[in-house]
Amino acid sequence: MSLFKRQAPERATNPNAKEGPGPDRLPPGQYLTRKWPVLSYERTPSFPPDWRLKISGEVEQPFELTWEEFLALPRVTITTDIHCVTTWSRFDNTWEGVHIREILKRARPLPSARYVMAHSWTGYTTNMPLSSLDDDDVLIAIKHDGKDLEPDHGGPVRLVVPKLYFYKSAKWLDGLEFMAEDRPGFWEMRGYHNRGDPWAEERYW
Ligand SMILES: Nc1nc2c(c(=O)[nH]1)N[C@H]1C(S)=C(S)[C@@H](COP(=O)(O)O)O[C@H]1N2
Ligand SMILES: [Mo]
Repeated sequence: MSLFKRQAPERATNPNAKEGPGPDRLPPGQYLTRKWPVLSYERTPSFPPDWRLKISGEVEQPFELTWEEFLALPRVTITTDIHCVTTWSRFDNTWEGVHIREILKRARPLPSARYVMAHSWTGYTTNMPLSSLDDDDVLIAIKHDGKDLEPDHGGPVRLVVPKLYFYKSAKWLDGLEFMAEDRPGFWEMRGYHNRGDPWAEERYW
């Protein structure tokens, strides 16, 4: 049996996560920073002129979007907190981009789709359950606090999955691959927790 088939224990999600600056808004073991650190394994890449967002795998309708097509999708603005596994958190990040459900409703994941691998054009990958991606606060972001996303922070386009440690938010996003079986991504293969819930302190495994 594959290592990834073990069932997840119950999630320890903070019920007050969205409510103001109380102490219980900060997950265990995290400290608050106002700066926004840059954490990249790769050197900051330039934006490939032939970029496509590639939606593939266990979906009824695989598709690719050019940059112009992607920019033509409806936009949302969402304010969320960031929790990095290296223990910094940053509150109140305002993201603008395309809500994940704009993508999901076009792709229509098959019943067999239970996991997703996010791909960066640098080769970085990160995996998560489809149920973590398919959430109200998940988007593919192009702006942060009103400004175009800086290249160091994944500009021009990154994934944002606020309820998980920030390594699940792939910078320089160019693909979402829907999968029947789980597979570890870049940091997950190197010891970062496969699930990465900050409220359960799932840092390493
Ligand atoms: N492509 C790519 N995405 C990535 C990473 C990376 O190294 N490469 N690092 C992850 C980690 S560990 C964190 S904490 C955040 C950091 O994002 P930031 O540099 O914008 O703060 O990006 C995540 N996404
Ligand atoms: Mo991180």
